[in-house]
Amino acid sequence: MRLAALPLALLCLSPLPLAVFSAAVEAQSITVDDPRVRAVPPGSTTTAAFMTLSNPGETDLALVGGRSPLAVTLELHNHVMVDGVMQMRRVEAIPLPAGETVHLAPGGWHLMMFDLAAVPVEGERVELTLTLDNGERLVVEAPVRRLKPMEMIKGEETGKHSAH
Ligand SMILES: [Cu+2]
Repeated sequence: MRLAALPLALLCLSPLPLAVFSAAVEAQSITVDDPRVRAVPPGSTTTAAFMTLSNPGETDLALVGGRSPLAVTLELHNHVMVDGVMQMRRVEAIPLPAGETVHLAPGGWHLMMFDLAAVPVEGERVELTLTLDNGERLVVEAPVRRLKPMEMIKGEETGKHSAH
């Protein structure tokens, strides 16, 4: 009986390290579309990153942090209306409800990057590491882009927002 039990135990164990490894490298539970970092004028010390996050699973998730070699500090931000004035607020998490798509876009949720190591220039790519509340991490490469006219118009229509 012992001889028979051993291979079975090995079979059960062997897929585990692989699963742990892939979860640490790349999040399986969400998808990231159209990541982008805003190109900013020379001398700027802050910028923002935007993207579309989809959670096709059946478990509510949340983006709880991030980092980038471009910035000393990366914060999760939202814009909220306070006494009729749009203000930017730091948040602990950006909810990613099951089955939903969340847009990080100008005037709404965004990743705020402070104390830039270099001014991001259009055409460059910026590495972003996103952390989910389930412990998964996802590394994405976001191209640096200027804000599209459409995005600026959208921002002006929904309310005044700051330069990012
Ligand atoms: Cu911000």
